Amino acid sequence: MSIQWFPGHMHLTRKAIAERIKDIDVVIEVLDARLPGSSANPLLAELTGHKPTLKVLNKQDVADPERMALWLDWYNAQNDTAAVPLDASDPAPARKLIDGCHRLAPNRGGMAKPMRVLICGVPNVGKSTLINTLSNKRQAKTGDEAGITKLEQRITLADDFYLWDTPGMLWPRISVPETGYNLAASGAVGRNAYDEELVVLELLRRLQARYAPQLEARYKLALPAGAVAALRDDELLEAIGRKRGAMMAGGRVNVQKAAEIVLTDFRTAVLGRITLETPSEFEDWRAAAAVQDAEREAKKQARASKKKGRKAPEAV
Ligand SMILES: Nc1nc2c(ncn2[C@@H]2O[C@H](COP(=O)(O)OP(=O)(O)OP(=O)(O)O)[C@@H](O)[C@H]2O)c(=O)[nH]1
Ligand SMILES: [Mg+2]
Repeated sequence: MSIQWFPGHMHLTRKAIAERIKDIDVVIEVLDARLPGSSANPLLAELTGHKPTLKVLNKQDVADPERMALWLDWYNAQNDTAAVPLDASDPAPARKLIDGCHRLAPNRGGMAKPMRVLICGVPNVGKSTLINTLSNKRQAKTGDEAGITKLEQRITLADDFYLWDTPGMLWPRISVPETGYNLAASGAVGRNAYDEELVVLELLRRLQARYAPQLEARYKLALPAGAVAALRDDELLEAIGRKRGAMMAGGRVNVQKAAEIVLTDFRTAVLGRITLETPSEFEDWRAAAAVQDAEREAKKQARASKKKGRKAPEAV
């Protein structure tokens, strides 16, 4: 199963960004520091790629610091890419972004040539929170779910500095399945577009690989970390449900309820500072998805030429 979510307001956002980008000096792409590869939107890269871009790894306060260092190195080693970690609600570091914009577009400033900055990223990463922190006002609506901002909005930071808040956008086909799962776990995907149980089983597998002690500390399963890591994902979910009292009649675990508990604990960082992917894992996932895509394309071509071959004699 793959996760896809590209509702109507994202089509409109895509058009709005394509139109707006002509008058933009610097793009700030907000990424989720808990999934810094999966939350980088290839469609945004296509739409904004020719403009100076600052990548912000937001929610750094709830991400794994060791893994974040790997991601910062990975991004900063790429041409023309500067990445910085951030907690969007913390004013001093957020305001440093303003200097970053001036460095990237040194010829902008003053009333005649105001700085025009577009803030974009996948849903629920903290774009509007960042704008509110930068402007020191609650001008943009924020909220703990995907799709809070529905329309582009201009915010005036100073007479010569404008920010555009944009609705969170995904891309029409998320071809890397792990990326879809991580985005869903983070809250970037609309609730009706994924199965919570499947997303949580995937999430648990990632947590078991690196964060088994955190799982034990939170759910007190009375198992050593090695045993938590070795459990089957569905057994682990059941054990968590049982421990947390998510039960149905007849003594069975309410798996849906258990999944909701884990998801909330991950999203609110009760489970601790977690990052779901490393650069090398992400590259492996991408490579595997590219192979699958190539195979799918080859099969499609083969089917098309077979069909043609069958049709040809009839045409004679
Ligand atoms: N821990 C933490 N939470 C954050 C941070 N930035 C934003 N949030 C929370 O993340 C949630 C989403 O924030 P928004 O600013 O509404 O996100 P958005 O990117 O504008 O979302 P959409 O408009 O839906 O695309 C809110 O609950 C924020 O409080 C951060 O740096 N750290
Ligand atoms: Mg928003």
